[in-house]
Amino acid sequence: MLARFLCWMSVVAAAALAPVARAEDGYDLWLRYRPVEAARSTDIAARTTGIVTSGDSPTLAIAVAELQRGVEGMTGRQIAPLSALRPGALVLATPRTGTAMPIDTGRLGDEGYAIRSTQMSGAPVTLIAANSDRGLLYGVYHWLRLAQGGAALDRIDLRSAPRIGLRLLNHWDNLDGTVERGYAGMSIWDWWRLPDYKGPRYADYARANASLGINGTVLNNVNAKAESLTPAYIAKAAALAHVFRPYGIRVYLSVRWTAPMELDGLKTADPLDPQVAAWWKAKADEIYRAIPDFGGFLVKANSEGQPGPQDYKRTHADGANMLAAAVKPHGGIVMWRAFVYQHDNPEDRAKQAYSDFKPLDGQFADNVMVQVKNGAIDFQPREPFHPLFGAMPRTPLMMEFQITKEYLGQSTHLTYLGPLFEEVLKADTFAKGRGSTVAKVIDGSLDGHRLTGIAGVANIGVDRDWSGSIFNQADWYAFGRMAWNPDLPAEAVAREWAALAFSPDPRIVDPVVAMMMGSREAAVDYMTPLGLSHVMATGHHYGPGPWVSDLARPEWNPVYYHKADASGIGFDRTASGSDAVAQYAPQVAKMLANPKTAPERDLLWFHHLPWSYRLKSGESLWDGMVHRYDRGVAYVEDMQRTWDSLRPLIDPERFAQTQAFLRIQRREAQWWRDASIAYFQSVNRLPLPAGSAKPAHDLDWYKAQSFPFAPGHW
Ligand code: BDP
Repeated sequence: MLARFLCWMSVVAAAALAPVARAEDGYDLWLRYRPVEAARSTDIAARTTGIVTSGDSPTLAIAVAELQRGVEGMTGRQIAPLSALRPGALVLATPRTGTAMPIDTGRLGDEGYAIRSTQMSGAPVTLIAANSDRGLLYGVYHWLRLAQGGAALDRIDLRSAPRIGLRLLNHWDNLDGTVERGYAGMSIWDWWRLPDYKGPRYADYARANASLGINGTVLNNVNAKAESLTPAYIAKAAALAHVFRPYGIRVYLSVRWTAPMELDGLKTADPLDPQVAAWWKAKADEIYRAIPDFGGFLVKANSEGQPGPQDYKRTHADGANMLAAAVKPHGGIVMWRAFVYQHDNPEDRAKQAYSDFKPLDGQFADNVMVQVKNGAIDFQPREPFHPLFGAMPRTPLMMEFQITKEYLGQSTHLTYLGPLFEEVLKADTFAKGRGSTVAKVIDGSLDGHRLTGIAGVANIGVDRDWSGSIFNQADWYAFGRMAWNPDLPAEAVAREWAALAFSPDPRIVDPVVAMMMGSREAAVDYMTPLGLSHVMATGHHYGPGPWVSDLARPEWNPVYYHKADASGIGFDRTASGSDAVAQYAPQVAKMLANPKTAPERDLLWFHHLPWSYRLKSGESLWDGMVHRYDRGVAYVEDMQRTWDSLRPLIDPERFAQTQAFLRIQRREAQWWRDASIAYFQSVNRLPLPAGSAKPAHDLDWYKAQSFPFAPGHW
């Protein structure tokens, strides 16, 4: 017995002594700091002989700890804080610390930084300079990105400052732990055990966001519950705010319009009722007592059944301004969403937000931003830019992107969103002539706004890899990087991410980036080619449902969007139809109104055309659609081949996950293609172009598929 016990003990001891092979399960995101090869390690070591700082804020402590962690991970060397300069030191300095700096921080603002290989007191050093410790933290993450990404470290000379002030995640997380449209497991907020238990993941979350420059987070779903404003939940939010603060991240809350009635029995939620205004003012005061740097409120009102000021015959501006007055004394803001459409409004859904909001331009208080989705319908695989961009010069507009992939294959499809973000940001509104891009609208430069913002609906959950797949991490990454600089090309961002997530080895980066860059277009091809939209199945939006026509509200039905019949397909948004094109600037409207000049990728968004309509390629619309479905499936097959060829270079766990997910994507792309073709063929009765295979099943089979437990449901 004793012998057996000793033997068992020695096994335990051996296990404890063995080097722990760190599994690559994705938890470390792009902050992996894995050992680098010898020459690179020597190079990094030569630039990190020690760290010189002055001051001792929690933020600075995080910056130093991150440098130590990064350098130790990459080189195995521990670096210590130094009290004096030494050749090869990394110096973190702000003007406040009195260090004589060879860098002018004048134009870096509060959050910007500069990094330079330079001399200080005769010693060659790397200087990271900023006006605040937050700026230094961002600079440190940039330096670590260069170090991890294989960049030269001996001749750095760069400056960077964010173009957009508020760079926020919007969590659609519910108080019961579920996540609306979340495909990465339950919410990372453990509301139940907060505020007493603050799990280690909160700091890791803040660290990942700070590394991208994300500086705020809306904790709860836009379909908000009044309870998130009770004292108990304010204390929970305060506990999270406390963890996030040193990372430069503020918390915000989504609010339910009728909270004063639900929580305290007020008779009305009319924004012009003094009691209602007093309730919100007292509530704001209470929140700021618990969270002195609370960011403000996000509001979904009079949309999809949510209550709002219009229930009292008041406008969105009346509602927003009342809330804005409540947070104003504390420096807070209100983000009022323009995602509105009403069941009793027969107007084209794509027009309703503009119709509601455009007339209110100039009526919002100066601490209100109107938050506009990238397109006028709802986060489709492709949408033309929202016509509100450029149409409300007197109101700061915030961009809302969806990082979680409700309509783009949810967690398993590899559909890199960088190109979608880039396409929208670069789109030209022509609001003030050529070059009035959406990016210039939201960074405030077009109309001279100082309050600027961008939000991404988070794709984060309790999954070990945070985002439901390794490749979905790239979408979080791209959002953060492009929020900091909306002119960053999606491809450059993909290169950065691939180098950090896998390795700077071009044998990995090149093929991975190639896969990523065409992947969103492939999803457009196999789901919604040529400007189709909203043909997803009901409720969960998982899989195809172009035939659905029996839902209560017309604009919930895919047939409302594609309008396919025996003679043609597409939504006529020209003057002969809903005239949504008129919501764009005249140059844009003119270009869109003509199917020959409208971008072909948006054709059926704006036009109802005969199946025989000739595309630019010379083929008929129907043949072109089928070819695009085929092309989308073929792209996924290509990605499978590329990924398989990378097996020797990628760690087994992440290789296997991606391989399995690509298999799912291949199957589902085929399903999308086949179901769509089966349905549209049942409408137009046209033969398939030569070489295109018949769908695997008949239409009834596709219609019969049902997924009552698909995740992310609301
Ligand atoms: C839609 C989602 C729904 C959201 C809504 C919104 O399907 O779950 O509540 O957007 O943005 O895309 O409010």
